[in-house]
Amino acid sequence: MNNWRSSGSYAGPVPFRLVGRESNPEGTVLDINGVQIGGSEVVVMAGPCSVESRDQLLSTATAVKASGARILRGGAFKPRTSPYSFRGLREEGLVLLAEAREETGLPVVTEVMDTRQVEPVCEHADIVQIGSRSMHNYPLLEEVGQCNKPVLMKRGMGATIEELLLAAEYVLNKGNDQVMFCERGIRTFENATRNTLDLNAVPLLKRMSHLPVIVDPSHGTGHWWMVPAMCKGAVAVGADGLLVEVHCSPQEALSDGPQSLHPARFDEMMQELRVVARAVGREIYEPAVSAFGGAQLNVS
Ligand SMILES: [Mn+2]
Repeated sequence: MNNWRSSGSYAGPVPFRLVGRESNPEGTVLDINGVQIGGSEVVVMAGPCSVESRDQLLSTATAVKASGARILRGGAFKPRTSPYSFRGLREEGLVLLAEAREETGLPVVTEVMDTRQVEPVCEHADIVQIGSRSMHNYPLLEEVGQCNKPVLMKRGMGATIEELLLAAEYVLNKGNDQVMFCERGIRTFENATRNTLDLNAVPLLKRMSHLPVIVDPSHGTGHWWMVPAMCKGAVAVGADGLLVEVHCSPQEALSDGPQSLHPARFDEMMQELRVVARAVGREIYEPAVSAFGGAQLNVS
């Protein structure tokens, strides 16, 4: 498998010594406080793009949990294209995420952008996210390679599969073997969508590596109304998990509102996804009591 393609910079196969499928042919299953990623369950991670306030985070966390999400997402440190956009609550956001975990029992995933943030992020989060813009930040990759938290490695928006695999290799090479990949769309000539969600990456990564693969259709499409369809596609092609942006009032979101699902639509999507998951021999967690309060669906 390692010789599927040779690197342009030197002759011979690119070594994926630690992330290559050969080093763990059965596949790696990560355990996040009892939630297994890489097994038969398709794990749904959901929550707001940015942590904006205690109320915003807790109301979203409660809603996504009631619909079957297993992990809460939320950005505290936000990489933004413009320095004048909302850049996150930073340390305060981390504290709110930890509070939301206490309140709901959901493990939390949040992004680390800087080596100086690795310690506080590891202290508060259950999964440390390397964002798309940071996938090539090798000192940061080595720093998270030395922490003992699972890592969600997002594919760079212009990164090849080989570069993504090698970014994970950096983390494993430093001793942290709890890594999962995340396909979040790549930049192409197409501009009707925010990115082009490369679902090819799922079977390709599953074949080449033993690490779990997550798909993020929110950033992959940029449109909330495309998210359910692409989530279904992701489950059908073998994703081990989904990362979905949800906001209680998307129109007022400080970041990524246009791609955020209202909780009622998220709940509807989860029900549809369970059917797809069953069809491909997987399952999606369903809370014992359908706790979702039946909110109105006439939202946009
Ligand atoms: Mn976002």
